[in-house]
Amino acid sequence: MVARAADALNRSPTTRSTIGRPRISRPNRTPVRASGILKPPTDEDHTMQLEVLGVGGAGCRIADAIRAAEPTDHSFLTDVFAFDTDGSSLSGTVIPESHRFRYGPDDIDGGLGGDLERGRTVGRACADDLLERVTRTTAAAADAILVAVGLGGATGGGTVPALVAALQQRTDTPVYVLATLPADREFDAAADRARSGPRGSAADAPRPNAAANAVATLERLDGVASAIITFDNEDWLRPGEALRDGRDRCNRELATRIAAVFAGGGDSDGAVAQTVVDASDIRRIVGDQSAVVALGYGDQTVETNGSRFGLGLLSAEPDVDTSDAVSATETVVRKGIHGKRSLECDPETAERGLLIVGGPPAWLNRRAIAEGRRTLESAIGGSGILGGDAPRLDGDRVFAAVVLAGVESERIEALRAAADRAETAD
Ligand SMILES: Nc1nc2c(ncn2[C@@H]2O[C@H](COP(=O)(O)OP(=O)(O)OP(=O)(O)O)[C@@H](O)[C@H]2O)c(=O)[nH]1
Ligand SMILES: [Mg+2]
Repeated sequence: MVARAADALNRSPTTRSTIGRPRISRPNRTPVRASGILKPPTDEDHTMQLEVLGVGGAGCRIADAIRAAEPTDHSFLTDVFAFDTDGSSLSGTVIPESHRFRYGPDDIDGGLGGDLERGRTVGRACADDLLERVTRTTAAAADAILVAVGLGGATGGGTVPALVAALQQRTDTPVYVLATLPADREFDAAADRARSGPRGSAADAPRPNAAANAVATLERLDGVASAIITFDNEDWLRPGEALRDGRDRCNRELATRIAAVFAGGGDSDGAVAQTVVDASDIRRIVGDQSAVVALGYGDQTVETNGSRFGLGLLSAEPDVDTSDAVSATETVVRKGIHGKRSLECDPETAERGLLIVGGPPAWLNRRAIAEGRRTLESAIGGSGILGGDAPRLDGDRVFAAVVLAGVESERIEALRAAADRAETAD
């Protein structure tokens, strides 16, 4: 028996579209509470399918990391593309050549070195061409498009607003932007312990424009991106660590969170979620008004009997003590709501929230998950909450993924202040 996270609604069926397909009307996006109504699975209960476009150095590496994080028993990606003006950075990704494109004039083959004005000119000139390549190469329909970019540079920051605007014109599929925020050490010499620290030789080239570029790009994305999922490098790099040294770890952390949210509900090789979170639920929570979104995550390794029970041998499912299952869920939900987020913010400022609890089916305790949803509901200021579960037959951990949408963050204000200071100093 399956409950849909948004069963209480007279909702439109999940719409799947792909770039180039005819426009379809957007469903009503009023957020709703999850209901406990049970309903048998229907054709609509499919795993969400996400198309990922990485743009610029960070965007392409993050797209790579998301591909690597796709659970083997739970595919959720259609096509993953990498676009960069920098050919050598592009060839550092493992995205297949058919999905990798260098673009822009030949004289900028090494990237744009943070010159955002030039990046915007190149981006505007190339957006339609990139879109054309996506349309031509895309193999399968997607429920949402995720455009990954590092705010602070010129290639990604210059291209993504134009590319997202072009995508929004072409399709009714929501276009989410996944954006990293720059770390202070990139643009603030006083904060640049990375260069005086023990790994001085591996320090990055400074990006004096990073804060100003990030703020300018965020402003251009406002009203264009369906939602902006944020990841703050400042919080995730270790003290004294150069971006180059820490970026792969950061990208793995980010990709784990993206996979936990977007590979969420649906069935996993035969195991069906009790409450499915699908593409339209995510859409209801993050909205279509460029809300700033922060992701929370918690996990805990649990005992499994080591064998998969997808062979029809359901009796091989290990016995899990109810109190152990409840306690694992409580722990991961607490970490997901109150632990370190992709962007530091007060959950109280969130307008809407989503909780997905996943793991080996024997560890998913329905009552504890419902309790987790109530905990999230009381933690956020707004009132739109959805929740669901995500069985993972191959998994050895219980996890909670938390989406906080419409948050306010002091970090974005701090970047704005740094950008203003840099402008005054010029
Ligand atoms: N999390 C993460 N952030 C990164 C990574 N690489 C770069 N960044 C961040 O992204 C910002 C932009 O860097 P890039 O993506 O390299 O810039 P670009 O879009 O290629 O633009 P140009 O090189 O200036 O043409 C930087 O200021 C960093 O804050 C990465 O691999 N992971
Ligand atoms: Mg670059």
